Amino acid sequence: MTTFKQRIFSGVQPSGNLTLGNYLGAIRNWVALQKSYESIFCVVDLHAITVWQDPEVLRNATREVAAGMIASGIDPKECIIFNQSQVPAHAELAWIFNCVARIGWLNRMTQFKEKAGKNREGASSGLYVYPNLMAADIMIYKATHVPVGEDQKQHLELTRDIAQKFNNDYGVDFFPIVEPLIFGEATRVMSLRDGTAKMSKSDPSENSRINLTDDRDVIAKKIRKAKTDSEPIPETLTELKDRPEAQNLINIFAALSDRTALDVCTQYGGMGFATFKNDLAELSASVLGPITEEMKKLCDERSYVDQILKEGSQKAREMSEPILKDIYNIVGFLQS
Ligand code: AQP
Repeated sequence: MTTFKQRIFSGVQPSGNLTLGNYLGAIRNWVALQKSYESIFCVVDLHAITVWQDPEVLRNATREVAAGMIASGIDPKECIIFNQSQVPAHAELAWIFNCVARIGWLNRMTQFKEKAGKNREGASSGLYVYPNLMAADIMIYKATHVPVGEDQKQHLELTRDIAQKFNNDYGVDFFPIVEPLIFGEATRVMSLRDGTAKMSKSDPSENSRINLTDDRDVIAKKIRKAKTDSEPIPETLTELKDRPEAQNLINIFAALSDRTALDVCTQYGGMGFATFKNDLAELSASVLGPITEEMKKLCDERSYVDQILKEGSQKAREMSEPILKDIYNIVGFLQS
């Protein structure tokens, strides 16, 4: 009997260096899932330009993000890895979804509010309709599951609404209703400088994040400087509740060591942060070091990464084109 593998899709923007947040919230989970699902992983360059990117920097970041995925353990023989702009069906379906999604739905998206900040009028319209493109990224492959960090939960709910409305509007049962896969001890890694803000590639403060390109010394320095409070590490999770910086570091420790946050609290409870930070720096360097090294090697072998992206794009085009054709047919576009 042939077993049917369900399909996952997920992506990362090449809008800067990959961070520990991208790794723990997303990429590491992709590695864990890649054998159980038919897997499609995308460097979402169309999303990246919703905020202006220097073209040469964008090209390099696209290769670097792909290298980071492979160095983290994504197997290009098992999975499709490509960059989004090379598969036109994403943008084509996004247009249809622009016509399905309601403005009221987009107005509720917190990521737009956070990224546009006070200057909403000056934000690109691409940033506003970003979630529609994200829905298209997933639906153009009829993916059933999407492994992401906690911050993308709202966008996935919107993806479900769009799929449902499309199915209802056209009286079809065409798009699956996707399930988010959000798991691990660090589903939302916070800034090292502010435990209430997400660790982000584009945060102006370098010390707010650990990059997958950081070496052992840089990691140790950033962790040493990480904001904490003056209380000792607690022994229970309840006592961590209103201590966002402490909670963040404990969660990172737990995720990197494949333990629970409670386990980490039990080990370090009652101690100050100095020893804990030294151990966390050591742990981070030992987990990330081999990835960084492999990533550097891959970035030096540009043609290898380019070839993987080229082959991945080809496969993604072959998969998406017939689905787009069906969608055009449902919508009523005359196809010659
Ligand atoms: N801090 C985080 N904690 C857990 N997961 C995270 N992800 C991102 N940051 C964290 C997850 O990584 C995947 C790729 O994210 P993205 O690069 O497409 O976009 P983003 O969420 O907007 O990430 P950044 O780093 O904050 O990028 P910029 O600064 O360019 O906006 C997603 O699955 C995301 O959940």
